[in-house]
Amino acid sequence: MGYKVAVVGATGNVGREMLQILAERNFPVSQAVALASERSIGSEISFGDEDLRVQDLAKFDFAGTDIVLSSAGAKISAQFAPKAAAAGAVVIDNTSHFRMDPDVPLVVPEVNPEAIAGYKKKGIIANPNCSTIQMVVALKPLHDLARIRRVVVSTYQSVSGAGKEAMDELFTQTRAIYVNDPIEKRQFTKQIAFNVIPHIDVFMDDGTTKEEWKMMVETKKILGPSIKVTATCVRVPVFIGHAEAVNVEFENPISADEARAVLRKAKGVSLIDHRADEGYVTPVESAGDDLVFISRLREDITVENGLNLWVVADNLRKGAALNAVQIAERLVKDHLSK
Ligand code: 11C
Repeated sequence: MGYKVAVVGATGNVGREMLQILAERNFPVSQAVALASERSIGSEISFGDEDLRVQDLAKFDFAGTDIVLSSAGAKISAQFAPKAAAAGAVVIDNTSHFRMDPDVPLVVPEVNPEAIAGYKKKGIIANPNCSTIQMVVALKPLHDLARIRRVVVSTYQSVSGAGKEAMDELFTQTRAIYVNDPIEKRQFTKQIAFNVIPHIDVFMDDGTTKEEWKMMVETKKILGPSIKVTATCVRVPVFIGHAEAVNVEFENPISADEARAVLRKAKGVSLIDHRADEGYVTPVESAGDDLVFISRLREDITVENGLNLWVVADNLRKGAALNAVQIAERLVKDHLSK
């Protein structure tokens, strides 16, 4: 017994991870389908021991499909997700398109699993942005303990968040610098090799970028509207793994020791904080891992009830594909029965 699961955007960074994680975690799949745009039709993608032939999303009939995991871009989700839901599938969508829709739950299973029940309204569940997911996993236990008032976050985001071509661009530019070839810019607006770029997604009218806006509004939707978030999102020349320097101000007193105690018990979190050489986690070590790593936890004495922390996770796994599969696992356990 199992579920017919379709992965949309199966050839992309996140789609491939979705298939791999479904297989790794023995998700009860009776049939897996790989869907993508016309140009990928016929290519093959691994799913456990099987090779799936990629099918055309535009022509696929979703009748009989139980669950759709989707990561193919916001415009594509806008078109096909309602059709798939109308055909009876539950769509777990990794794009930004439905996240702020009040009738679509925005879910991180360690944080707000109860919200999954809201899928009944539209048949769609949204997966948050990668930089939001790892931050709220770290913040939730602290919020429960001392109520967060305000968060100031700076991100250090890997190029894989921008797709496979962006990873190629970091590689090609790095090589070009060594061999003295011209630097070509395609995916990024400035040179990314040996540089950092304070610009992810488009600019908003108030001067923030959409990535920064997403961190603000998504955190409020998941943890509660009273939390204030201000973000600066920066692309760094790292292939996989996003890092975040997070400053948190609480309503109630909280010591670093109290924070450590709750984080040690928190689901999905690994506290690695030795205050010594190598006693913290960097993106390179997070790649391929499922946990959100917290290091450099310390009190911020410049505000009342303040803490600083460093939060690192694999943006393709916990920041995207793994979170979507974990939502599917909870959906199956609590709401769908076969
Ligand atoms: C990045 N966070 O690192 C983005 C990728 O809204 O799902 C994911 C964008 C999104 O570029």
